[in-house]
Order: sequence, then C-alpha cells, then structure tokens
Amino acid sequence: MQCDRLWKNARLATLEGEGLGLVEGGLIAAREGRIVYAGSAAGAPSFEAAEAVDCEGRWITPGLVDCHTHIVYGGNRAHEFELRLAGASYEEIARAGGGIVSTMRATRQASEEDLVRSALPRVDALLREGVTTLEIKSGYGLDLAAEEKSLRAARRIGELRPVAVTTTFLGAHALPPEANGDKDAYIAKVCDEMLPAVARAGLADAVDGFCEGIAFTPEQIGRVFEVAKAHGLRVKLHAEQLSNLGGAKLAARYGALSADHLEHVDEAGVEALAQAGTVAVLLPGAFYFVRESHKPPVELLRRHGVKLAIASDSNPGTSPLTSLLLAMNMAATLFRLTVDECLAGVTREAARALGRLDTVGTLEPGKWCDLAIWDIERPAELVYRMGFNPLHVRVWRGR
Ligand code: DI6
Ligand code: FE
Repeated sequence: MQCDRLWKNARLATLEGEGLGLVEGGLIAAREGRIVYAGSAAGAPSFEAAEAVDCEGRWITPGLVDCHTHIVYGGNRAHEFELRLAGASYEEIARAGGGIVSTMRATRQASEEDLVRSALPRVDALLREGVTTLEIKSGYGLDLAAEEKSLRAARRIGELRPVAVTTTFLGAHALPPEANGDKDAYIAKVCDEMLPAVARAGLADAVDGFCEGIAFTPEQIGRVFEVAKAHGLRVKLHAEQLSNLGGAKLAARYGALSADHLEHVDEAGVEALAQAGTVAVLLPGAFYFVRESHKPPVELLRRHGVKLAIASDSNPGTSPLTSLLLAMNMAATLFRLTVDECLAGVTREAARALGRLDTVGTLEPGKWCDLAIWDIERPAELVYRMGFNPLHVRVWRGR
C-alpha cells in the first residue's frame, strides 16, 4: 500500500475507545495528512512510503488539544499580581482600574497585528509541548469591533502556525464599563448585534458565556444560547467556578459541547451533564492561581460517566498558564485524576469538548495525522514531571 510517510518502531498510546490504547511495536502510516494506519507493525499491511522515520522505541500520542484558552488579549496583569502579593484586595485592584476591564482596555487599544504578535509566544509555548489543536475565545473586547478583531487575530494565528485553531465567541464574559451596570442591556446587545454579526462573518465556531454572580445569570446566558442556536452554533459554558448558579443544567439543556470549571457543581448538575453528553472541562491552572479550595467533584463526575477534559484556561487574570503538561500534573496532584484520565483529558476528551472527535484526538485511520512523539519510557512521565518538556517531535497533518 502506498503512503507518504511512516513512523516505525514506536510505542503508541492511540487513545482509541475508552483507555489509552497502548501498542508495543507500533507503526503509523499517513497519506495526504491523514492517518491510514495506526497499530501494531506485526498486523499491518505492507506499506511503500516516500519517507520512513525510525522512532527508536519512542512513545507517540495524539497531538495535544487545548480546548479552553483566552490566549489572545492586550497587555498583561503582572503588576496586579504584584499588588495582590503586597496585600491589595481584588476590589481595590478593580477600583484602581484593574481586573478584567484593564485587559479589555488594552485589548481595545491593540491592533489586530498587536494581538497576534503578543499571543504568538504563548501559542508557541503550547506548540513546543505538542499541541496541534487550540481553542481560542474572544471576551476581552466586549464591543463588536474589538470582539471581531480578537476573533480575526485568533484565526490569523491558525494561518501563521501549523496548528488547527477553533474560535469561540465569548461576548458574555463581563460587563464593559460603558454599560453602566445594566447587564440586561448589554446581553441584548450581545444577542441582537454582536453575536449575529460574528456568526455572519464566520468568525466563531462556538459560543461561550460566563455564568457567575460577578458575570451573568443563567437566564441571561440562556438568551445568548437561543441566538447561538438560531445561528447553528454549538455552545459551551463557564459554569459553577465560584458558586453554584445552575450553569451546568443550563449548558446541558442546550446540548453544550462542554461545561468548564465546575468546582461548585452539584449532583443534579452532574446528572444533567451526563444525560446531555456534555464534557466537563477541568481547569486546574485557574484553581491553583486564584488559590481556590473548593475542588470539582471528580468522583461524582466519574460515577455518572461524565467525560473529563483538561485545559490551560490560558488568560491574563486567573490562569497565566501556557503548558498542558503542567495542567495535567496539576489535575493529578490537585484533583487526583489518574494518568489515563489526564492523557485522555488533553487528547480524546478535549477533542470531544470541541466537537472535533471525528477528525482529531485519537490515532485512528481517517483522522488528521497529528502526533506528539515523546522521549519517555512510560506515558506516566508526561503527567509526573513539573516544568520539563520531553517532546521529541510534533507532527501536524502528517508533517
Ligand atoms: N473565568 C475566569 O476565571 C476569568 N474569566 C472567566 O471566564 C477571569 C478572566 C480575567 O480575570 O481576565
Ligand atoms: Fe476561561
């Protein structure tokens, strides 16, 4: 059988099915960017390839998927971090013009090129660890022009780098100051003006919202989701991060791809997620950085069979993290996820959380040939180490 490229003498974690799908003496064959074979070399058809790579026993996993980031934004919040370490409270910082609104200002001031230029080093850090699919949310523009600019910058990143970028419109992230405290009026603007324009321009693959006391109610987010549905866009939700408002139930009612954070979700919410097949995306970087103490109910999620994904939540305020390897370690250390759950969480389940499991997330024929090839002795090393990157080579669409 003819193919473009072969990876021989590898150990595979295909992530096919439910577990890790481990294969010793593995072989992967790719043609036109897609996998045509991934499995045991012994059982493989004989391939003729233009190029064959000897992996010398290295491990190959699917390319990693970061399914929740806010990686495009202006400025940063290092100075706020400094002020907080010196004892300033969140409220004091917000009153001094800090917090999410300071990132909104910097994002509005930045040009599209500025946003791309400042995001690329962060994106490159993820890519160096084997990320091949990356979700990027808007939500720091909070008006139509700046939200569109952010989403165009996100799309541009997918053109400049060998990575598949999916974009998510997060207009319902926070209330901009010009709304003068009128959340309903801002949500009306999101529904009547911003979301329809973004959808018409083809700038968003999905729609997200921040359902929280400091952001928007389930009722307000529900209005946004109705408009998303009318435009044929799937939804996701920041739910129960700081309190339980019933966001998980709302997400489930709209058949959401994922509900994210979930520190405070209750059993009724978990049941709803399980029923709807909505993925729970855990964000241990944010949990760590804001020094949360209320953990997501992992055992409850497991018991109800909810799929678990892990993401960086890369953002300037609550998770200035650009490492999925560290996110896995944190998910294991802080939330007690197993190695298998961690690896599935940044591959198969993260792909599911983006609605992309048909094309990425596992090593199976027909999917994109996105690979991470690692210098490790066993898969647990990817979760166990902190701050060490054992990536040997990253392959995106067969190259
Ligand atoms: N969840 C968060 O923790 C943040 N946004 C969100 O949806 C906060 C983002 C920020 O402070 O910049
Ligand atoms: Fe987030």
